[in-house]
Amino acid sequence: MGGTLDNAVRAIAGHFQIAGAFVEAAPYGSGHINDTYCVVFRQGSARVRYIFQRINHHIFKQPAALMENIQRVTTHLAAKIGDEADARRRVLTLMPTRAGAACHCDADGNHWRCYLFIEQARTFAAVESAAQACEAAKAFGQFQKLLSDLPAPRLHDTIPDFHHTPKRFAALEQAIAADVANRAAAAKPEIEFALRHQDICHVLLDANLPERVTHNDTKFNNVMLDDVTGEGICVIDLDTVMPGLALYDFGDMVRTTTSPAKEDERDLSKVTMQLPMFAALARGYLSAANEFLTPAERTFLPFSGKLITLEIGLRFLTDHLAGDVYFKVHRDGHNLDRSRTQFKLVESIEQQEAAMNKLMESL
Ligand code: ADP
Ligand code: GN1
Ligand code: MG
Repeated sequence: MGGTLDNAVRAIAGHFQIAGAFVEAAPYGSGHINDTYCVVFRQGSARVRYIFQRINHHIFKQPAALMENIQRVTTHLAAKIGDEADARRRVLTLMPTRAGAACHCDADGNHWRCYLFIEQARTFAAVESAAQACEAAKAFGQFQKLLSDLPAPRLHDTIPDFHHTPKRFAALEQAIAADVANRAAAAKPEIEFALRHQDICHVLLDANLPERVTHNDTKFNNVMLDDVTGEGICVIDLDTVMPGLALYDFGDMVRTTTSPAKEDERDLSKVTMQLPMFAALARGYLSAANEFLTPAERTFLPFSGKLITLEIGLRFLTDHLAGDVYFKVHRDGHNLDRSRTQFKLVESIEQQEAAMNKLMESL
């Protein structure tokens, strides 16, 4: 098994401009979409690690356009970061293929890319402290700030209507009606919860907010924290960087850092929005974003956490009803469990929304 994988990834790795000899490859990380491998090369006496990723082209239908976005974004960020200490750890660095391209397309039509491995840093499935929440938010805020002057043209939409919450709601309604996996009856409480929340889905899209270059997948495990300092050293997972609303980025930070529970926690008593975490998160984000956010954007910061948590819950529930065709699942009912944690967190935010708004006034 390991041998087969090694040989497959070794063949791919041979297409990239990497010095030294291939040693081994292993599946890496816990993303829901792409296939990620850690690949070791021997360079002199050193073992040097790289990240290889096979892009999920069922989800990202135009991998070349996606890679063009990533190239433009990482080049812009690298130029801004300049020769700051640790510059090569502060932004993803694409390794070019031998043909000089940003990715390699194999005989089966799969697109592969390779990044330098960010060493002495790691990602976390769940937040462990307010300091971590603050650092992650600072890093994502800084990311938005550094990209605010990305030269034209507009980035490609790698997934159209990615954060169009009303369309996500409509997709759920269709999945309920079709009920292809015959799961709707057993998911009645979750479906009812979702349907009760239709009225908030359109709020951000109707608020006339500015379009910005945003990350669109700012979950806590998409930022690497430095092992020694705890600093949010590198924002990763750039597939969805495209034009969007800053608030969906902030909202996804609220979703993934204010509750101590993992995204698929089954013990719902552990799922709760912790106000001190929200305060740390807002402080960290505003330390970078305060200078460009409009007053309207500021007003919606607490609401954005509720909205995107609902949106991701709708998506997990939709995928459960559709028979688990989008997100990777690792057990029966996994997407249903994930939707339950999202809806529990929505409830917890609802109960504390007034306090969250009050807190924002004091920042
Ligand atoms: P997915 O889109 O599937 O979530 P990610 O790009 O987030 O894929 O990568 C999955 C995991 O691989 C990350 O959570 C992180 O732990 C690790 N990872 C990704 N890129 C790097 C990198 N350049 N250096 C070190 N680890 C990385
Ligand atoms: C997916 O790629 P990953 O695992 O970081 C998804 C996000 C969801 C997230 C939920 C392209 O992110 O939108 O918020 O799962 N990415 C895509 O964990 O759909
Ligand atoms: Mg990821």
